[in-house]
Amino acid sequence: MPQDAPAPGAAPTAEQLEPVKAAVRALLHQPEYDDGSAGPVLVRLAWHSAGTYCKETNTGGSNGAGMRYEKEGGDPANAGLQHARAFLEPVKSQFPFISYADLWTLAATVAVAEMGGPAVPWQGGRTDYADDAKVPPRGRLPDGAQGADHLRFIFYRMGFSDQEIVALSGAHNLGRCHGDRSGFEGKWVNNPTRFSNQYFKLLLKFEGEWKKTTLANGLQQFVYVDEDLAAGEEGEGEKEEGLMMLPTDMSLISDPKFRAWVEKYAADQDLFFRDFAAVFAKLLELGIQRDAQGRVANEENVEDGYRS
Ligand code: CCH
Repeated sequence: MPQDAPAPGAAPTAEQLEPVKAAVRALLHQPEYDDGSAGPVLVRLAWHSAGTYCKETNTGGSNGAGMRYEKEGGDPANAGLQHARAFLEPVKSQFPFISYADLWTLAATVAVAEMGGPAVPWQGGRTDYADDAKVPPRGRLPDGAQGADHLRFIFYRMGFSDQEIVALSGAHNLGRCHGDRSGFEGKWVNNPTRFSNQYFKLLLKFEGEWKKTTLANGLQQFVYVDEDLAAGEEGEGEKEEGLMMLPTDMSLISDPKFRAWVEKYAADQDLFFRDFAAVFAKLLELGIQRDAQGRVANEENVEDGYRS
């Protein structure tokens, strides 16, 4: 078993990471879970670990793996991500040298690539907080029930542009909403374990046909059900469950500045893949300061002031 660990304080080398990535690849196929893959929820884990970043105060971000603590892990916005963390626990046991913060972010890049998406540049060296003192406050992640102003408020705080907001949102090609997690229900695209630009295409294709519905819990979302397909398949196996969009997703086509990018990404998958790779890499690096060797500043090697 390869247990070649990096020198103390150093980021793992590419060679040391290979078996870690292979172990992540090996756990992606989960026939009993959701649509058969751990990939989507791993991508969401990395995003929520990083999406707490605030550029004004230089707090939050993927360094530290604060979601291990109730203060962050128990944020209702993170409901369901315990499944993603549990999927990765055997990999952490097998390769104790990799920090949780590195493993969660690395696993998302492996998942994106395995699901047919682009290679996302990734650098290691994150460390895990020793306690919850530096865990950011709750409430920094977006609320799907809101609109374009809210998206800008949340993502400008992290330092993203309108174009980057739209590119990042393309991750909703993957996975689904769960009633017992966010309260929303359903998937955005028909094949939610294949990374593509389908989400942007469907936003535009069914424009005018997305129907606003109110769920039993009072939340509103938009749904599209292909009536013919649904009727035709009744009685013979699975019924078409329809597709959904969150109010925040719909704001990407009602806001003209966002919409210009939705149209570009719907028309050009290569452009979307390039932009997604760049912006997802940027997300995973938020708040991380590196020296010339790529070493991450942390409590041990930086004087007071870092992340204070
Ligand atoms: Fe998301 N997302 N997301 N999302 N998300 C949900 C699921 C996924 C919002 C709300 C939700 C990003 C941006 C936003 C994924 C990746 C990204 C769910 C359902 C909600 C609600 C959760 C549940 O019930 O399980 C909102 C609002 C925003 C605002 O922009 C960004 C950015 C990314 C990544 C780059 C992925 C993947 C999922 C599927 C998770 C799964 O378990 O299948």
